[in-house]
Amino acid sequence: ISQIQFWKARQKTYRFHTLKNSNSIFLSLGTNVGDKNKNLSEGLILLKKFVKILSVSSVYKTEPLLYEDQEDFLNIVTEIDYQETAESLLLIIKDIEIQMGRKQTFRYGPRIIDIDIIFFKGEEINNEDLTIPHYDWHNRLFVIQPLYELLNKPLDKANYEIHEQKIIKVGKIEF
Ligand code: PH2
Ligand code: MG
Ligand code: MG
Repeated sequence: ISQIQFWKARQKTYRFHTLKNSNSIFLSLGTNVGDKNKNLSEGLILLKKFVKILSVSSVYKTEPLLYEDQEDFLNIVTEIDYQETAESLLLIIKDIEIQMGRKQTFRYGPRIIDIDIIFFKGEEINNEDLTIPHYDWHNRLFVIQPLYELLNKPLDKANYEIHEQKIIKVGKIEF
């Protein structure tokens, strides 16, 4: 990770944050069904066939956000290297999610694995399939906290409008 700067601008009523001057790609992985540790490992193993994993955050146990009547999640953030487009990365991710048995349920519902592109080389993409940066990353502690761990930066929560959420570091993961 080189020089990172947060750029903020008002978009409608919420703040839109992105990483500028950064060539980094960050993914968020989440799971709250079945053997969650195994799901994260499997997600990384499958990703590794297509991308280079540069670093992986600690594993965080997190309260469910947005739809609360479900099991706690395990979340991580990983920085990867990938030379093709964000669109082709999305296809790989969707394939992995299906391969791991993810079922379409409902928005924000339980899932074996969810892999979201948070940042992609400072690009801003907004189409039917893809919104980059992730539209809501800056409100979600389960993304921000592991991200800041990888950025090696102190997290000043006052910079964000973060949903109330319990989150605890529970371990490390092999990759
Ligand atoms: N993902 C969601 C909705 N809520 N809550 C937690 N704690 N972790 C998640 O990964 C998560 C969530 C939709 O993508
Ligand atoms: Mg998601
Ligand atoms: Mg997703």
